[in-house]
Amino acid sequence: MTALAQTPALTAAAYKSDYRPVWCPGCGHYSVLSSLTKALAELGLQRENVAVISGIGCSSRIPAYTSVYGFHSVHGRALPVATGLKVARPDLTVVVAGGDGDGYSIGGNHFLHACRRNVDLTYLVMDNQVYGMTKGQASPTTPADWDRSKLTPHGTGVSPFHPLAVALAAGANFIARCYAGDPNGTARVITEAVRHPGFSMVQILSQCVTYQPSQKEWKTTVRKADVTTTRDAVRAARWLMADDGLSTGVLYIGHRPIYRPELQASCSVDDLESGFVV
Ligand SMILES: Cc1ncc(C[n+]2csc(CCOP(=O)(O)OP(=O)(O)O)c2C)c(N)n1
Ligand code: SF4
Ligand SMILES: [Mg+2]
Repeated sequence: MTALAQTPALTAAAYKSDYRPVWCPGCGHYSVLSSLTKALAELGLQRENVAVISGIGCSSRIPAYTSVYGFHSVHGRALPVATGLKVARPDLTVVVAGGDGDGYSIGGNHFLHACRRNVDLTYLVMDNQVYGMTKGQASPTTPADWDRSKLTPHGTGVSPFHPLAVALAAGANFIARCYAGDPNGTARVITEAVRHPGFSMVQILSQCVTYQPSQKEWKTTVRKADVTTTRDAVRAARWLMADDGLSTGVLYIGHRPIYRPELQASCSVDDLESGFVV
C-alpha cells in the first residue's frame, strides 16, 4: 500500500506575494504583514483555503502582499464582503484587514453588525489614528487635541471612538489589542483569533510614521495588559473603560453562539423565485 502524500507545511515567507509593499519605510503595516504570514504558517493552512479581504487605505493593501486569495474591496465594505464570502464558503478561513478610517468611519455601521452577527471572521484593524492614504486627516480614533492636519489646526475637539468597548457592547466574542512593534506577540494573537469560532476583533496599534510620527513613542509606552483574559463582559467593560488604549493582550473571550446560516435560513431560493416570500 502506498502512503498518501502529505501536503507540506509552508513557511511564513510562502504566504507573501512577490509584490513589494509601497508603504513608507518604518510603517507599522510591514510588521502586521509579517505577523499575519507567521500566523498562517503556525496554523498550517493551505493557501487555497484562506482569503484576506480588505477595504481601501494603506493598510487595506495587505491582501496584494499575501499569496492567499484576496479581495481589495470598496472603502468601508470589507466586512460585508467577507461576511458574504464566509456564509457562502464556510470551509474557508476568512481574515478581514483594514484601517481605523476604513473600519470605524465609513465602515462603522458594518463593524457594529459584524460584532453582533458573530460570523466566523477574524478582523484585523491596523489602527494608526489617522487616514494615512489620503495624507493625514483625522480618523475616529484620533486624539481630540491632534493639531497636525491643516483641516483641524486646533485639534478635532471630538473625543476619540473606543473600538474595543464598542466591539464589546455590540457583541464581539473575542477582543484583543496588539502592537505592530511586537510582531511575534501579534502573530500569536492572530493565531488565537483565527482559531476562535465566531467574530474576533483584533486592534493592532500600527504606527503611521509619516502623519503620526509621535507614534514612534509607542516603542516605550505600549505594554502588556496587567489582566488575564476574562469571560465576564461586565469586568471587561470596566477594564476597557479605565484603560489608556496602550495595553495589549487578549482581553475578552465570550461564549455567544456563532452565526450558522444553515440554521437561520427561513426560506429557500425556490420560495423566493415562486413569490412565496415577499
Ligand atoms: C467611498 C470613498 N470615500 C473616501 C475614499 C478616500 N479614502 C481612501 S483611503 C481613506 C482612509 C484610509 O484610512 P485608514 O483606513 O485608516 O487606512 P490607513 O491609510 O491609515 O492605513 C479614505 C478616506 C475612498 N477611497 N472611497
Ligand atoms: S502614510 Fe502612514 S499608513 Fe500610509 S504607508 Fe506611510 S506610514 Fe504607513
Ligand atoms: Mg489609519
